[in-house]
This record gives sequence, structure tokens and C-alpha cells, in this order.
Amino acid sequence: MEKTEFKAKFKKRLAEKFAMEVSDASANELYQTLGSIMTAAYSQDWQQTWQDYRDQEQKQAYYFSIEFLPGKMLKSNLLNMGWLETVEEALQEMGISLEDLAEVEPDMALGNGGLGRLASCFMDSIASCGLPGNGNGIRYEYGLFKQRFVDGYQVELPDEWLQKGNSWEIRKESKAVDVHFGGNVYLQKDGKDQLKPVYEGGYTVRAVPYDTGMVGYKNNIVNTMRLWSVEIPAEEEDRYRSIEDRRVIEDLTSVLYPDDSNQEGRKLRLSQEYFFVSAGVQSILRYYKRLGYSFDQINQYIAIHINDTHPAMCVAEFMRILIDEEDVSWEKAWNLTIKVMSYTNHTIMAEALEKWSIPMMQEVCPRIYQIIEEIDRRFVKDMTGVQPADLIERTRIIQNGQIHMANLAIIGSHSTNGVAKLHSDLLKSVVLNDFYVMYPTRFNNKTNGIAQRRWSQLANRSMTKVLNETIGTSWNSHPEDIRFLMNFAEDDKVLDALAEAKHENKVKLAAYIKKVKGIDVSPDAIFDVQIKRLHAYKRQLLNLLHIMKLYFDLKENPKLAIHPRVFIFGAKAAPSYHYAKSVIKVINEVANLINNDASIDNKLKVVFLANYNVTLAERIIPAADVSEQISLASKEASGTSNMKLMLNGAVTIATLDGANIEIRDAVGDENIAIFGLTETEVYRYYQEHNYNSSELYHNDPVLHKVLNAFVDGTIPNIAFEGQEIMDSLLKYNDEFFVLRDFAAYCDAQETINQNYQDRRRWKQISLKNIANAGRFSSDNTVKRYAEDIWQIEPVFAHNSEKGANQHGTYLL
Ligand code: 26Q
Repeated sequence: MEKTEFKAKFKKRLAEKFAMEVSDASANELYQTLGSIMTAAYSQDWQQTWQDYRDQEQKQAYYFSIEFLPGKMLKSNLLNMGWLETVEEALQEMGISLEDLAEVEPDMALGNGGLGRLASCFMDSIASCGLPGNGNGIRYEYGLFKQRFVDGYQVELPDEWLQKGNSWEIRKESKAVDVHFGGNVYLQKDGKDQLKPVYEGGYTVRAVPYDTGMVGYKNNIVNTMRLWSVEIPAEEEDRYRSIEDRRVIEDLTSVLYPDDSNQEGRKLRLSQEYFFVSAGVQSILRYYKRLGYSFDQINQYIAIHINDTHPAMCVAEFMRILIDEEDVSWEKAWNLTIKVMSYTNHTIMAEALEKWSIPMMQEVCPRIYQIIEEIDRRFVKDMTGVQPADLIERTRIIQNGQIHMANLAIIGSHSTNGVAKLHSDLLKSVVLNDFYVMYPTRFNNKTNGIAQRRWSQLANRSMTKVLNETIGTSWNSHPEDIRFLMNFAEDDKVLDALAEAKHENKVKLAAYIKKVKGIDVSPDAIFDVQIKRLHAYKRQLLNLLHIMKLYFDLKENPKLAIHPRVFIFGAKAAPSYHYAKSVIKVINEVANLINNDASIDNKLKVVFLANYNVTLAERIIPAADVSEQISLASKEASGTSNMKLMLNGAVTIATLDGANIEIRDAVGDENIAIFGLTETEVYRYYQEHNYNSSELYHNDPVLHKVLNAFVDGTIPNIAFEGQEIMDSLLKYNDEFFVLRDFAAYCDAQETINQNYQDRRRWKQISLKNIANAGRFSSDNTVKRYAEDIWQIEPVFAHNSEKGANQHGTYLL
């Protein structure tokens, strides 16, 4: 694509769309103009991709996820289309800054954190690897709440991301399906002497899909992320005349539930789950029928992935359609279902495993409940005599009046995977051990990964430039090639250039911090970053205790030889998670205390940036020196910000948890700071019931002093929250062993402090982290899913042989 051509096109489109010239248009109008040129340019390939999958009789995978968290799409689409630089320059020549346009795009925040972001990294990689795979989810009217701080407290505001429209989606009215809720169901023999459900009452809503193109990286492949929105069917308009009646329906796709693992099951949440499951499975089967193959071979054409248990009803919905609507026998349908379905577990916290009460499921989707009951009945029958009775009781789906969704997902699928080696091992040995005994071959590991192009080429252009100049550009499309950087570990020019790039990013982040918080931070300080949801197990509190320790050390000895540090936090707490909100308040008050204490000579700063989201992550990560991955060993399934920070040259301080272990294996012990209890030691405490937090408090004078600050007025304005945290640590015996890991953490932090001051050594550590991050590319991860679980194969792009498109870039 030529710049001149693009400029002409841009002006023409702006005139057509808004009857304007560049000088009159707002950033938003310019952004929409650019968006429409881009979607027009890839829509042909989008259509063609569908046709290719169909013509080449490709098996396709469908990734069912109740959350997707793509963030902004403008620059990532430009990058993948091969347009980024040309468009940026062309816009500049017209006096427009691409950054200003990117600024007006709202984050697409239809997810809480790791799980939703992983789904979006996978969407990027699946398309970029030319794999036939699509997303299926919910188009929430409101994404994850926006966070503000008022007097240090978290306040939640609605995320009205659709207010100005969405350039990337297409409403596909013709692909709508109906979803039935509620009422009664009984079985009656039909003409062919088969039992068929008869529905009484209940109500039907229309599910309308909004499709978003998932543009592959320079390969002309455009897959689909299909998000469903609820509408009232025209035929039913009369029934839903009152505002309240309509509200009940519209609520279905209105808001994303904030991650609230401990929350009692809510009816609306269950309805959301059935809504997108039923709509998705129906549309897949409708498409499959059009292809004209028999249902006997459906597993050769369709793979359905269940991302955590939220879409586990896929198992029952798929059964329902095959037996009720397609006259397939139960046995045959069940065999096919198992072959089609696969499931990923994302958590080992027992309280987070989803369960629904029988009456609630009967009320929301009575036929699905019947089918689950029958699956459960047959499971018990088939296992009786084969497995011990107590094992069957512990693994069956319905227990004590509750439906265990993980059990449904495991029993109804051929593959269950964890998201890091340790996590998958713990699933086998502890959490899901009963199932592992029954189905050993169903279990496997798929370590998470990240969309490296977004987290390096887009987010960190200064580092990208150095890498491109040093090792060439093959790593842009083959993330593993970033390992060539290892050859430059002794090259001072490269080490300095990387450090200079990091410094540039820190200057930018410092300016942002000044702008939004009014805090002065020096780019020469260590930028120490903890960014993730606020959860007790992630132990933001441990970080805070160490900050307090440093503060007291400095107060006692202002000459202390520590390198200045800026501690940066980003974290949202679920609105109903009281304890997590208290931690936020306390961090904010500690920040006030430390940032305004002139006596410590700016050696410490604490910055809690509000509203952590994908876009803020893209600002913070390239500027990070230290990556805080300090969850209690065994609790963090994988973590993915650990990978993003590593790729950007941050040095990790970590427990041996989740993917941290694999990061350590990749970089070696000398290039990471590991501390704390191991998973074995944690489990030993559980077994022996001999953890005693008060003892630690009473025997460690440092800990004593730091904890007292929470309740003796040293930290102002936290009378209530300080006591609550103190109680969690002492009265309730410190569930996540914060006090036990405190001393080891402080030592590891001191190692970081010393290493940083040996500048050459630090630069080398940083380089080695970047160079070894390639294995954590989600390209890698999705290829393993494709081969081991979904059995799908890459397609060759239709027009990759055509001259103009041979580099996978797009024509206007
Ligand atoms: C539950 C009930 C009601 C409403 C919401 C929820 C809910 C929503 C989201 C429960 C859990 C989640 C999200 C979980 C999650 O993000 N898990 C993370 O998944 C990442 C990707 O695999 C891992 O890297 C993280 O370790 C894991 O915590």
C-alpha cells in the first residue's frame, strides 16, 4: 500500500462518511474513518477465509469463553495487516497523529483479567498461525467497571464502551438464533416412538451475533470472534411490553460479572452462561448441517473448547440438540460429545470451582438439567463395579443438591488441561486427583502464552527498534527467534542500547504518572511493578510490608545504601471483595505517607495507578525494571503478566508458583530472584496444621514493627482497614503465609537492589530475560492446543501466491 494512495482514500472516506475535511474533523471522526478503511480492506479476506475453511473441508475449533479482553484493536490490526508504518507516516503528513486516534478508541474490556486476556491472545495467535479457530462469547453492553480512587478508596463506574459505536464489529442479523429459557419440560413419545421433550411455558429470546474479524499477522487470514447480544424477538414484542419485562431480558447481556470467586451463584450469571452456550452451539450445528455431512463424523469437523467451567453446559447443550432435534441415539451422541469437547481449568482455589443448585438450574434451563441428570445417572451406572463406590460419589456431577460444573466438563470431554506445568501437576495429584485416577489419559498441560507482537512490537517500540537492528526482524513473525539476542549478552553496545530504550520508556511513564497522579518520580529509580487483580493469594500485602520495612530503615538511617525505587501498583478489586478493597485503601495511604515525607530524600515512591486495564498495561510493562510475581506457591495457576514483563526486560522476583517456575527454567537461577515457601512446604503446613503466624510476629522484631504500623496510627486514616488486615494476619492465622515469606522476600529484594547497582550485570540479566521469552509466545501455545487437543491444521492463505499480497499485507 502506498502512502499517497492511502491519503487520497482517507480524505475521500472522510468526506463520504462525515462530509468533512481533515482540518475540521475530531480525533474520533478520524479514528472512525480509519477504522472503516481497514475493515473494508480486510472484509474480502474475511469472507475468503470462511470459504477456504469450507472448501478445504477444514476442521474448525470454537473457543467458548465468557470473557474476552482484547483491549484496543486499532494498532494491532494495523500491525497485523502490515499497514502500521505506512499509515502512521501518511497520517503524519496530513497533520494527524496515530497516537491521538488510538487514544479515542475505548478498551474492549469484556473480561476481568488473566482468563479473558488469554482468550484474546489466543485469538490473535490462532489467526496468525493460520489455524481455523473462532471465538464465541458475550457482547456485554458494559465491560468491566472503571476504577477510580476517592480518598484512597476504590469507587466503581460503569464502562460504557459502546457509546460511540464499535468500528470492528458487524451485526449479523441473518445468523441470529433463538434461545429458550425456563418453563416446564416433560418427555412424550413422538410418531417414531422416541421420547421427545415437550415444553410448557418459559420464554424465548433472540441471540444476535456481532462478529469481529481476528486479523492474522501478515497472512491474509481473518478468523471470527462471535459475541452474542440478546434481543426481544419481533413475534414476542407484545409479550414484553412493560419496561420491567424488557429489562429482565436485556439484562442478559448487559453487564460482565466482576471476578468474584466466592460469590454465591446468581441466577443471571447462570442465564448468561446458558445464553452464549446455546446460541454458540446452535449456530455451529446449523453451519455443520449446511455442509451436508452426517453427524457420525462431526468430531472430524468440529472441536469445542470450554474455557474454564463457565461454558461447561456446552456438553449438555450439544447432547440436547443431537438427541432432541437430530434423532441421534444417546450412546452415539455421548461418544461424539466427548470427542468434540475439551476443557481448560484455570484455578486451583477450591472455592472458585463453580457449582449450581438444582432448583436454580431447573428454573433457568430445565431440559439441560434433565440431560445433566441423565449424564450423571449413566456415569454412576457405568462406573459401578469398575471404580470404588466412594470414588464414584466424589466424582459424580450431582452431589448434595448441587451440580458441579468442573465434573461435567471433565466427564463430558476428552481433554482436561492446566495452564502451567506445576498447575497441571497439582490438578493430577491433588485438586482433580480422583478424576486423574479414572481418566489418566485425559489430563495434559498447556502452559499459557502471550501475544508477543502486541506486548513487544506494539507496546515497546523503542526496544523493538534495538532488537530489529541487532538480530533482524525474523522474530517479528517467529517469536522464538528472539533467542538470537543471547549472542549479544557480552556486547556493550547492545546492552547500552537496550538500557537506553528502557530509560526512554521510563521517562514516558514518569510523565504519565506526573500527569495523572501529580507525583514526581525519577526515571533513574528502579521501577518495581505489581500489576494484576487484587486478591489475597496474590499477596500485594507482602509487597506493601516490604515497602514499610524499607521506609522504616530509611527513617532510621537516611544514608542507607539503597538505590531509589518507585513501587508501581495496578489492581482492581471485585466490588464485593471487602478485604481486597481494604488493601487498596491501605496502599493508597502508605503512598501518601511515603511520597510526602521529605526526610527520605525521594528514595522511595509508591504509585497506585487507577483503572488497570490492557492499555495501562501497555504503558507500564515496557517501563518496568522489576516484575513482582509473589503469590503463595501453588495458588497462581499460571500468571501471564509475568511473561509480558519478562519479554520487556524486567527482572522477576518470584515464588516458585505457576509459570514462574518455567521462567526460572528458561533464564536460570542467576537471572531471577526466587524466594519463599515451595508448593511442597505449603502443602506440608496444610497437612500438619502447624502454621502459627503469631509466633512469627512475636519473634521477628522487623515484622513486629511493620505490622504495628497498621494499627498504631503510623499509617494515617486506616483505623478500620489496618485492624482488618492485622486480624487477617494474626487472628485468622494468615491464610496465605505472608508472614512466613516476609524475611525471604526482603532478602530477595536486597539481592535485586544490589544487582541493579552493578549496572552491567543488570543489563545482562535483563537481556537474557528478553532473549528467553520466546517460548512463552501464545503462537506456541495455540499450536500445541491445535495438535494435541483440537486436531486442527493450519490452512494456506488463499491468495498468498498472488503477487500483490505475497507478504500478507493488504491492498486498499
Ligand atoms: C466466578 C463467579 C461469578 C462471577 C465471576 C467469576 C469468575 C470470573 C473470572 C471467576 C474467575 C474468573 C477469572 C479467573 C482467571 O482469570 N484466572 C486466571 O487465569 C489465567 C489464565 O489461565 C492464569 O494465568 C491465572 O493464574 C489465573 O488466576
